[in-house]
Amino acid sequence: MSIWFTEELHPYYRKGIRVKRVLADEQTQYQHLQFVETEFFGNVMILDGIIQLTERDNMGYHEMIVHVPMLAAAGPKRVLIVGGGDGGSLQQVLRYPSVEEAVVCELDQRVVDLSRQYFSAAFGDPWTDPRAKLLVRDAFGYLEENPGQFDVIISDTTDPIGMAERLFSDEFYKLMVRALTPGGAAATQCEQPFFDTELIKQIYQSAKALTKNPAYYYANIPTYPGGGIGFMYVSDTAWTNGLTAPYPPGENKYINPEIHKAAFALPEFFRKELY
Ligand code: SPD
Repeated sequence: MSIWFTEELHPYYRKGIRVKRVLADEQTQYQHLQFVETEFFGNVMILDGIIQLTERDNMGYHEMIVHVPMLAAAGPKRVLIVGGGDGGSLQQVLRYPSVEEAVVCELDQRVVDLSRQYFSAAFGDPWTDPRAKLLVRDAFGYLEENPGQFDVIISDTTDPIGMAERLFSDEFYKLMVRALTPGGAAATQCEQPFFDTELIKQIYQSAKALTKNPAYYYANIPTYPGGGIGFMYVSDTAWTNGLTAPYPPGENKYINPEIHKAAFALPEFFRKELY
């Protein structure tokens, strides 16, 4: 028997993965949370019907959203992860010996609890690191209370639907940039050039009004719509600063110096739209 999970984030596009068995299926206070074991992608987390990460291809997402700003910011000490309750970004942040504190502001405790159970093979248990601090709360208020506090901020969010829509607003970008230390860098989950062109353009305009060197970059992740996802780099410090910085201890599975540089090269139709 074969069970297919089909995702329809956009009404004009579907993709499917073959599921071996359902590991967890619950309605939390905030969302429909599912974990499934799949034939090819290992364990997968699905929120409100949308694939968030898989054991097999999450490295493109987590390594790129984390290392691009971390390397550019040079020796970051305090890091904030907005969302990121699955622990994948946290695991990458904690590879840096310079990091003294990594705060994760995640709304849904169940995402953390079940990810610890089903992604332990992929991420170990980064929450036991004494530098990791979990805050189960909305990030907006926390950003408001913490101006100038973080060398790096990573906005590791779901898609802009429901409560998460605010995390793609001009208001959020203002608060995020305000929470950075001088020269600090942020990277945000910033969707798909084909499907979300207008949203990305709006966000780029916000980032450009707030910082000197914003830029959009992209990673290949087969289980996301269109086979990949982009990120907005937001900083006064140029992303190219990170190109010569040493990688932290531990193994990279996706990023290398060539990928790091090439990720900022955009297809012509999109480069024209954006820049
Ligand atoms: N369309 C799916 C976008 C998912 C982005 N969030 C991923 C969370 C991984 N930590």
